Amino acid sequence: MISYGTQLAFRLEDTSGVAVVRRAGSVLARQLQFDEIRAGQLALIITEAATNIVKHVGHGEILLRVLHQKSVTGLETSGVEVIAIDKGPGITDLHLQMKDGHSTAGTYGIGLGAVRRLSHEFDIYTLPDRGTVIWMMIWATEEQPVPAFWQIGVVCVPIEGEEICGDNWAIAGYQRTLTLMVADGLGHGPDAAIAANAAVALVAPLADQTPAVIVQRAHGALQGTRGAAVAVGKIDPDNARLVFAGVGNISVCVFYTNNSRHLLSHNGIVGSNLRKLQEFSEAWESDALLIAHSDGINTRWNIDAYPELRHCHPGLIAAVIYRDFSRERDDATIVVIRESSIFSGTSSSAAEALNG
Ligand SMILES: [Mn+2]
Repeated sequence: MISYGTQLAFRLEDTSGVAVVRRAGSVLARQLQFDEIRAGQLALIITEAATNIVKHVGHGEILLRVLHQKSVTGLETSGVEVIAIDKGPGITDLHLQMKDGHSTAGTYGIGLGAVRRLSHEFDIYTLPDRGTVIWMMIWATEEQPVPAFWQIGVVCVPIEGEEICGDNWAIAGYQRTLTLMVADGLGHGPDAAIAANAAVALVAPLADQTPAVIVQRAHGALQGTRGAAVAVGKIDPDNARLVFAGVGNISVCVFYTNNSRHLLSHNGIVGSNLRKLQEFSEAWESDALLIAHSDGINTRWNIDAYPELRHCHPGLIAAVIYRDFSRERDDATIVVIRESSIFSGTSSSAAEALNG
């Protein structure tokens, strides 16, 4: 299991933006060899989500990300994750909106129920006057990917106006143990990306090493670059342990059922100034939630201010915090990880609400 990569971010201001993001989706569908039907479904999902934002809210954002995963027959399957983000009035009649065939009066959209049906995976978080985030996953083939032990949510996008993100992240796994890195290259733009990319490139080859060793190796690999803030966490669910090492300004928090822990990074710049490197060990519980983010996200968020959000798909958690707490003047990355509910036995209350 290896996951990494920045997203394509589309800021929507008017209907012309809908066509732009739909075209980008078509390009991805071609690259990933979606068949015609699946490509059409992806286009419908994107169009509906983007049109809803423009029509009912006025502006918002669509994020697209490519995923590769092993399918149940061992073949690699590819998919596109679509996240639709707005700060609009929220959907107050979600049950009604989710009914198949229901579409908002006066529009010719296919409706949220159809979007949900066309997506292989779907989750939604909406609050009155605070907006809506929809997380959707569509795979290239009918063949579903193997259920993953970990659920991962990510937003990793450049500062507005930049094409290249100076933050990056990577996750590599060996069996059930997961290693995560979030790296923020100094400043932003291509030179920042060189530093961040050099750091995250180490995660897969060094996945069997400890977090301190990985940060130390990153320090060597980043010599001659601008340098980066780097945080590495390794979660071993079988031994109920999380080991962590960080240098620079990456914020990492673990939420347990009744409390939470902020994980400490030391000051410094990986690649130029590594004064102190220290590993910390924390408990990991099967229902724990880890949230790591670069300083492009303000640290003032409080997950408990969002009822039920922590039980939603991590993609929604990442997108809601990004929407409400990203700083305008920096690249932003947030990664949210927890064990898949299929394995931990807890069910998504959002799914229950939708089905109920
Ligand atoms: Mn930054």
